[in-house]
Amino acid sequence: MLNIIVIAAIVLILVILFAIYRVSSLVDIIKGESHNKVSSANGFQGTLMLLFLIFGLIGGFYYSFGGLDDDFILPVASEHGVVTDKLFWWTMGITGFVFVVTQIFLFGFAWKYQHRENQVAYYYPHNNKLETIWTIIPAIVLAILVFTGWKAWVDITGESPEGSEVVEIMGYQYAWAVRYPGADSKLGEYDYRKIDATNQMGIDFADRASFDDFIPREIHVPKGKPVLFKIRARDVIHSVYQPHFRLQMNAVPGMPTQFWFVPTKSTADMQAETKNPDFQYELVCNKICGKGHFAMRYIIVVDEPEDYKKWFDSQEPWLKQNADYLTEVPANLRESASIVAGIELPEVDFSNGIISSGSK
Ligand SMILES: [Cu+2]
Repeated sequence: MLNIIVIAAIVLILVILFAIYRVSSLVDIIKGESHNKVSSANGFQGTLMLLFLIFGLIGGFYYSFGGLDDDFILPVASEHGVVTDKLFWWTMGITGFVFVVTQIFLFGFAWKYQHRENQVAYYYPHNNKLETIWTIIPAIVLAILVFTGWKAWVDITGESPEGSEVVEIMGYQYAWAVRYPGADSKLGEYDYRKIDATNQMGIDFADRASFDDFIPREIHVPKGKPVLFKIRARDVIHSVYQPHFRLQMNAVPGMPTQFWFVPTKSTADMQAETKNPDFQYELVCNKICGKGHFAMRYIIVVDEPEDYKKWFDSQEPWLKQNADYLTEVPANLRESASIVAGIELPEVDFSNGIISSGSK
């Protein structure tokens, strides 16, 4: 409804402007001035240019930055987030400044040099010095912006530091599945052919590294330590988005991506900073990936390192929770798989490859 009113108001203003223009033209004709070189409409158009410049700039800036409060820029909670913010505001400042200056010239000149009686245009075809200046300065500034942005990007998406916590995140319609490597700090292989209703991530239990992998309900990461997200998708393109960490990376089927960062504020720190005891970091999907897109939300908890370790150690391997998948482990590895996963041996009969009872 509001949109219709706004559109109707704009149409009405245009109609009024046109009516004023028509009336002033008719007045000129009645006065017999219609053959004058400069009609009064010319000055009117010039004034409109000036008004558009002033109100356009004020309105545009208000529209873009009027909401600049705590909700507009979320507090930053990662090391590289500070770099990203700085890059953003430098780019915004430089391009914003150039935008304002060029608009002032564009509309200001249209007003100042409007057609007047006996005014002749100054013939000024070329100036090499000016051309050089306005080519080289933007080239240097843009090169610096692009280079610093590229450097930050290469850092974020490049090799993560030694000893990073690795978390695998898989997007699918419509949720996230998250896997940790377990005590061996190594994620097991996956294979799309292994995906079924229970083994949603397609963990391949032929790989030893998968025996202790666990799938938690929440993502936990330690404060002050590098965390590597290994990202993939099962069906369509999703996007891993966490605004406080300034984290965004597409999850693409068949093309694993990654992103590493260092969280700098625990969930408790952030609850204190935002004065919101219910604050939670959340991971959301920001690709419109289908009708259930809105449901793709996952809680991220940033723990102090010692709490993180406690949480990590308390997690149960997925294989232990789903002991029937021991049948997918090659026969010669089943015993070590059950030891690594903590499945109690007497409950499992290896002789015929059939699991007699799963340990829960
Ligand atoms: Cu999605």
